Amino acid sequence: MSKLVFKYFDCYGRGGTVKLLFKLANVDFEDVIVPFETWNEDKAGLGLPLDQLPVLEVDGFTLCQTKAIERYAATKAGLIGKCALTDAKGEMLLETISDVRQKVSVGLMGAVAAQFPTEPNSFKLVDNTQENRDKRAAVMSETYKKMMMEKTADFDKVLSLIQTNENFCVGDALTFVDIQVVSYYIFAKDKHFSYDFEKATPKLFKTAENIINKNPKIKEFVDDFFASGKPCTGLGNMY
Ligand SMILES: N[C@@H](CCC(=O)N[C@@H](CS)C(=O)NCC(=O)O)C(=O)O
Repeated sequence: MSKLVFKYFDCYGRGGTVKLLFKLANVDFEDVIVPFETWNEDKAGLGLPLDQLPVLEVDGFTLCQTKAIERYAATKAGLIGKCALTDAKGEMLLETISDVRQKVSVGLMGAVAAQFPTEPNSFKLVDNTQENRDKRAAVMSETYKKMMMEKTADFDKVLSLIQTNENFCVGDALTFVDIQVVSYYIFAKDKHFSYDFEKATPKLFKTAENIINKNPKIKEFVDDFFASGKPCTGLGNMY
């Protein structure tokens, strides 16, 4: 098998979970960082099935779609596929988080649409100066904090249904959902997308801290990411 090649932007975004899973699986991969600045010129030469990132090249085949890549990496790490019921319980929490993210994302777009016009079918600003990008990012950030505090209560509700051990979301060993929760924890401290995670859902917050603090490899990954100062998204840089 040839060395895996992972391509993504220089932020946590949709690539962070995959990188953490590969670290846990001891999988060596080539980490190709695509600069935000030259994305429009570079993308045609990157061999992307849908003109989007991330992608993972596996033995000459290019996987796209984050969920597909994450599940591939989670399988390599032995964190899914052992027990159908455990996986399904984990999915309950992941889908609940995904529902809220979708609603919040629609709300965020609505909050900035009138004030910050974009190019057709794009998130790119018509006035794409750094000053205007920063202004939109600030409005989004405030709206995000407010919406997350109002809409995330279901996370603890679902966690109460599936959790039996405070060190894991489900069961008595690390699973894929725990890794997603670690990524969620990282996002909740982002410059643009931070909010009071602990106050909004104390049970999930405590679980995330337990997962991180009781697994040295995960702790190292999280500490390294925070120390890098990288953002979670391209908001303000790329967009
Ligand atoms: N459904 C895709 C969406 C991928 C996606 O939206 N990627 C963004 C970065 S997070 C991208 O490539 N944006 C650049 C562009 O669309 O020009 C997935 O989950 O992988």
